[in-house]
Amino acid sequence: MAQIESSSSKKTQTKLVMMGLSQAGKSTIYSVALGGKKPTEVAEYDATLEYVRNVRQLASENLVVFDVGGQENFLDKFTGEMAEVVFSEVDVLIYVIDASKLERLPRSKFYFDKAVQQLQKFSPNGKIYVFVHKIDMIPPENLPQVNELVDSYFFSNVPIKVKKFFTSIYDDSLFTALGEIFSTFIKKRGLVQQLIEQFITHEQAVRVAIYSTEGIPLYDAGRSNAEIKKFDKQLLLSAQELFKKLEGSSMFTATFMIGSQHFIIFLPIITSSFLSVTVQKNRSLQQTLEVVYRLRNQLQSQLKD
Ligand SMILES: Nc1nc2c(ncn2[C@@H]2O[C@H](COP(=O)(O)OP(=O)(O)O)[C@@H](O)[C@H]2O)c(=O)[nH]1
Ligand SMILES: [Mg+2]
Repeated sequence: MAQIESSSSKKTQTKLVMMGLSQAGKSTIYSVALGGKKPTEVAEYDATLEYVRNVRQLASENLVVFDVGGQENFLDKFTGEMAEVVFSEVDVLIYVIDASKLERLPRSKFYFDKAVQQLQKFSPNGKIYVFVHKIDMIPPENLPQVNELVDSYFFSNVPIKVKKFFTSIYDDSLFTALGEIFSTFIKKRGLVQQLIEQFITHEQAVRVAIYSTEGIPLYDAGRSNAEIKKFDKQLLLSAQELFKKLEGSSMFTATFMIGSQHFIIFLPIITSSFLSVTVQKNRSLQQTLEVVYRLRNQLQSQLKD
């Protein structure tokens, strides 16, 4: 049984509520994007009972995620007599729609409207996002149709601004969406962003990014084209595996070429995140390693509390 959250007066954490009908993909989204599971490891999960409260550190934030059970009797309860518990002090509500089961859209919309209403009542500053999820199951040519249907049906009569993302656990879309959402409330964003931008200017780096260990992009500065980002992400995936075995402070580096230009990516770990630094290959490796380590240490003290 879930416990009732005690409402302390001082806010030291960020509260995220995930809601949506049963089987929409909420628990999977949590495990893949925040719980460090691979999509293949979460194939079969029990339907969430009542709700699950997960706490984790993300950059310097304490993130509390409520994964609310999607069965209708729970949804009735959460948008009804238990609404205050669920919807108080909410920073972000992510409402998940299953794009492969659009016949459930009316049901989903019914609870979405209730959730919006309760959020406005108990957390008027809370932000709402809708994930049109499992888009890997939609043939690309049908996407415009799905989009239109969701817009006309789901977003009609919504009294506040809601941002929509198309997501899937099988590609980068989920991480990109969460990165955009989290970057709006990460507190130390200003300082960290400043540090990485200064680094770009002083060291002529191409790009500096910080990812959560699961791969959510939290900070980003510099020039980054799609190719660099893609390479960065691939490297991150291998690094995640490697760091599990190596633990600690090893540095992962790789070189790659785009056209005739050489690039090096450095990937050290900082607290619970990865730092990725991309430079052009015009300085010695040793020189670059030193400045990357220095940046890592500076960020380390910023990103722990
Ligand atoms: N094809 C596809 N299936 C997904 C995706 N995300 C979750 N699922 C599957 O959807 C089913 C329900 O997921 P679950 O997280 O238990 O839903 P919940 O009831 O909303 O918590 C599971 O079989 C997942 O493997 C996705 O992006 N694409
Ligand atoms: Mg669940």
